[in-house]
Amino acid sequence: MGKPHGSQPSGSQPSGGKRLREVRLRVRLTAGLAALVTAIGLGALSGATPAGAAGTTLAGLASARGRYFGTELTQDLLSDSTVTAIAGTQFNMVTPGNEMKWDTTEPSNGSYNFAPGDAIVSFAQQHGMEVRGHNLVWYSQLPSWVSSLPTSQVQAAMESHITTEVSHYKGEVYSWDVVNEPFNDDGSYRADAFYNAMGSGYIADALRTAHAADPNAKLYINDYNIEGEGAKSDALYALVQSLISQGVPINGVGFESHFIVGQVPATMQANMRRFAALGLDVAVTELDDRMPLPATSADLAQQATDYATVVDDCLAVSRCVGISQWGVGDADSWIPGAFSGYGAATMYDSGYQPKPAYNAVVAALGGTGGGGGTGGGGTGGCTAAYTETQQWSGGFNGQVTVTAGSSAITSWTSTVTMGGGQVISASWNGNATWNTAGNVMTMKSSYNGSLAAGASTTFGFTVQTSNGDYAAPPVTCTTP
Ligand code: G2I
Repeated sequence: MGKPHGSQPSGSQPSGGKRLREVRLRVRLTAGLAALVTAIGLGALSGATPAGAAGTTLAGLASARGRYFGTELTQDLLSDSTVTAIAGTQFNMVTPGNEMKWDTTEPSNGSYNFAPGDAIVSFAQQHGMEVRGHNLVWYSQLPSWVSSLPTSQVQAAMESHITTEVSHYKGEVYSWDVVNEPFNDDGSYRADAFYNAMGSGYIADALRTAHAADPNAKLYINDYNIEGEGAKSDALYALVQSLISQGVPINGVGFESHFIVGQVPATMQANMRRFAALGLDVAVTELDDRMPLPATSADLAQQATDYATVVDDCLAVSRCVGISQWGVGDADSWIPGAFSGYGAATMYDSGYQPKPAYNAVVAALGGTGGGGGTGGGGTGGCTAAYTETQQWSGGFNGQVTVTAGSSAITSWTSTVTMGGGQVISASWNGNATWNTAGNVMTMKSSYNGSLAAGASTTFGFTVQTSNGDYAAPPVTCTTP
């Protein structure tokens, strides 16, 4: 009876929102009864925090908010057990740092090498993680044979590169950064080998070619300095608007988000929202936040604020599917090598201990902090994950997937904590009670309490929002 996640990561939005189920509207508790229920013990729920600290991971907490939390990983780190222990438990999405780029996968014309990328995919699969394919068409890490081709041969080379690589990884990657960093900072097109040969039309051609090779992969354009509103982000917005109007297959925009402490753009949320309003997914794809070395406690505190801001921005935009950090920790970050005198840009320090930014992200995701524990999210014998299934002006439907842990369960209790301007007006597939304000719901299993180990069921609910807050709620699951 349970609806498993299938091959999509928990952060993805359901395609049609059409998973209709028996809907049983429930009458809200009267104020008096609600007060009584509150008095006998539900009061603690209004400040409820999910997932005991010991079982908290970024992936588990993000998943409870309908998002993924990813990391970049390179092949050399796969033999470092400190790195793999963190990567494999804290994160549920992997982006290969270099292993799927053109200079690795097709170093000479027509001769392919997928071994490094395969190693990353295999690590991901062994650890229940999904993969962001990165990347297919980029001016950098492009072998010189491509840039030296006569312009008349670039299109064919690009198409066969895309077709061969996407076909190789068909069904194994969640998304592709099909075109990477196509713009200059002033919003003009970067005059790289592809643009020089084909004009801006290379972008549509690349997307169509990738879609033909793997129709199920989500296709992205990824860039930096587009996180806030500005000339570059406006240029990308105009491009994707035009691609959509031409029916070009594009599913998302990646906001790299290589920040400097204290400089997360104030317009990031609004900017993500305008792209999402075009019907696209948005994702934070390469998050880091650098500071001058040696790091000061003031900068580390600012970094914690910055990371939490990015998480808050993503949670506030329903089409923001997830956040990936670029690197697992400061020790493997690209920053010191690229920006002399700068570093400390990730959530883990040079000894892979969690930094204030880690705890700030845990708190922003609705967890309780406590510093880098491992293991699945949730307490007791079940976990809960949230997905929005439908949205309209003034409201939305949410769905929670309850999954049993490593042993069978016979009943479960899940909490859903909406914001102050949100009221849960209906629910289905469980026995619900609400707090007085109507924004915190406790859902107990009904006919769907018995779940085999690892099996799932879902319940749903409708939220009315009075202040334009469509943010995803933290959800929890416990067994008696
Ligand atoms: O530059 C940071 C990122 C910006 N967005 C696109 C990403 O793909 C990019 O990643 C970085 C990698 O993290 C680095 O590891 O891309 C760099 C190259 O543009 C990568 O650095 C290169 C070094 O520059 C080379 O010297 C080295 O041979 O990594 C290569 C492979 O280790």
